[in-house]
Amino acid sequence: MRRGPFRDGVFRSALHEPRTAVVLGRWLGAALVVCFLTGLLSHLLQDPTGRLAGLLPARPVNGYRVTQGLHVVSGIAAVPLLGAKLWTVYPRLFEWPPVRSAAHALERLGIAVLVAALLLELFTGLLNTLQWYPWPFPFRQTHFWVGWLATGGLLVHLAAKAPLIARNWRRPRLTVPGRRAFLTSVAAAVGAVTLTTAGQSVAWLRPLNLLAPRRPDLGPQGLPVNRTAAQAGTVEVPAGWRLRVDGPRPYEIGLDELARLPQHEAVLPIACVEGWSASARWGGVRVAELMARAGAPAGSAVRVTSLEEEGPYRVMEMPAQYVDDPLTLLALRVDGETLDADHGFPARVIAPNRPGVLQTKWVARLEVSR
Ligand SMILES: Nc1nc2c(c(=O)[nH]1)N[C@H]1C(S)=C(S)[C@@H](COP(=O)(O)O)O[C@H]1N2
Ligand SMILES: [Mo]
Repeated sequence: MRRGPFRDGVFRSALHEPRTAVVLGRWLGAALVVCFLTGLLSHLLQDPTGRLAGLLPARPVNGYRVTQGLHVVSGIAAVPLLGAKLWTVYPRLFEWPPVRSAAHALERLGIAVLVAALLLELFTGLLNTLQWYPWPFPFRQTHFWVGWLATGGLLVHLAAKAPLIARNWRRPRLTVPGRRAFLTSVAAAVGAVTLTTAGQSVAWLRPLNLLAPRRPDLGPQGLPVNRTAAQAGTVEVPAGWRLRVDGPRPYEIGLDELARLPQHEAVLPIACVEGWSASARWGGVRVAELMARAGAPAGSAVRVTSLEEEGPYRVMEMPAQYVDDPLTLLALRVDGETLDADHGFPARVIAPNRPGVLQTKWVARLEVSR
């Protein structure tokens, strides 16, 4: 019966032991907690019609940039940590007898769910940073629910292992040879993958940005583009484009007239959910002012529609706290230049503390929605 890896003594490394697993578990746990909380926030922000969306503040302006940067950084750091942790404990996969009791069977099942959920979560997240979606299911919902599955699995796992964790929490007097070197290499691997990818959102790490899929300073007008005008089919902006603003007193307004309204500037980032972010100086008209001209009362939410004919970001809901914020603009310029077609010419929305997906380009219409 007991063949191959099921035999006694096949795993000879001294590092397949609980203290190493506990140390790695702490690091991995910290990365996962940061990743889960920042992910939860991102999910809430991307559902502006949800019940909690109205409670999220429009400040600090760089809030989402920081939390989503942390989400991607902690997720990437979790990859080598999970690898090292699984290597440390994988001999347990072949433990004998495979099942000792009902409780033991349940615990092993829980670990199977936990490991599968974590692998799927990190895999889908990593491919998302590459803007690659080679699966038929919707990314955001799947990533969200698998995140909960992993969290549940982790809590069960921590409860089941609590006595073992407690016994190995403190550094033992006698150390296992090689443990320090192993943990140091894992820490070095985490540092390397983090430092070579964080430059996609952290400006001073840009020179080290070797592995990230994005350089946040490359693209028209020094900003990256996720969906170009050609991809969105909005290259041909209708001649005589006029913005439609719907409210109690609806009106239409052309580019010349928009340029004659009071102009404002705001330094705000595009913080893409995929992990890159970049700041720019935007210029244009306050959304609050455009809505007030249509007779919208303060505190109104606004629906923004793009010229794009289809696409998941064609229609965007903007809760009142962003509409009323003086930094929220219908931008006509970036860094003093007319918007490039890829950045949303003739007009795009830019608001503080929101995910990039909600910074709608090629705006056709604003309307009071609530
Ligand atoms: N209409 C429309 N607006 C859009 C998108 C889109 O696909 N269609 N993409 C969004 C995403 S995912 C991001 S990150 C930002 C990118 O803005 P940029 O191309 O100006 O850098 O625009 C957002 N606005
Ligand atoms: Mo994005």
